Amino acid sequence: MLLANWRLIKELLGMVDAVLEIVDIRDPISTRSKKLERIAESRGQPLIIVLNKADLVPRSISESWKNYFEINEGVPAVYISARHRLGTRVLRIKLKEVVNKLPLSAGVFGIPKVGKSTLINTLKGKHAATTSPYPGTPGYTTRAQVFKLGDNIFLVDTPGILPPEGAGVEAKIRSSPIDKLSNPVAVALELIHRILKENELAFKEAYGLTSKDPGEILVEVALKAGLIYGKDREPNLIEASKKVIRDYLNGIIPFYVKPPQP
Ligand SMILES: Nc1nc2c(ncn2[C@@H]2O[C@H](COP(=O)(O)OP(=O)(O)O)[C@@H](O)[C@H]2O)c(=O)[nH]1
Ligand SMILES: [Mg+2]
Repeated sequence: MLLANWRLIKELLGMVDAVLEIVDIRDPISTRSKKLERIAESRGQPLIIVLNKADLVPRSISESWKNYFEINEGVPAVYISARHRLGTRVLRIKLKEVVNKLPLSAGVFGIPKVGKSTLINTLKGKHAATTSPYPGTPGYTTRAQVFKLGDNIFLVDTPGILPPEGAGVEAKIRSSPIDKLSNPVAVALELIHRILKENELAFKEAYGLTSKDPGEILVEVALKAGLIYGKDREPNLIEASKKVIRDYLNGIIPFYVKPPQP
């Protein structure tokens, strides 16, 4: 299990003007941290929900999630694709809107695998990276790296670990490295079940499989990927399970959740 370090997270919050909470747009509700949001709110610190991986969902779904957060919850939100460098201009504009002073700094927070490193790397590639400390914060760089995002905007990479919330399958697959999962088959079966509920054709689209049964799907994934045990040629369900979980996290299995209807 990942150990949260809320003291470090709070310390990092104290160093920035705004919080960028990165979530996975395929399921923003399961990949947000309400605790982080509550802490930011109690400190009066502006927070933007950054809906990442927008390349994996239709544009209309990105728009409706943004509206869901902005209208239903009153939280500023933008959608981006860190992988494809889309939406970073809108993100900069939104940051200036919510902070209302320049220069400004923002911390990048989020549970594992939502795309924090990808975002930072993308931004590093676009605007020459700088690791100079943000003005007035001595020792800043010992724990947090700072990057420049356009003129007068400093982005802080936060090494603190934000734990996934809840007991759902998203929390399980993000709480430990996939190779360390104690029961990958059970987790994969739960994940497959959940994916099928939103998209019956997900495994057909990803692997050309027609079965609608989670157990059968695992067997077929194993056989198709050549994940078989030695002489008996039995499907290796443990490796197949890890593959499904990894492929899901990498966006290979098409899946997304729609925002709740108001
Ligand atoms: N399709 C897609 N995948 C992404 C995007 N951003 C990150 N990923 C993928 O999501 C996975 C986790 O990303 P990573 O940056 O390591 O997440 P972190 O744990 O929050 O730092 C990796 O496989 C990334 O390639 C994106 O915008 N679109
Ligand atoms: Mg990372």
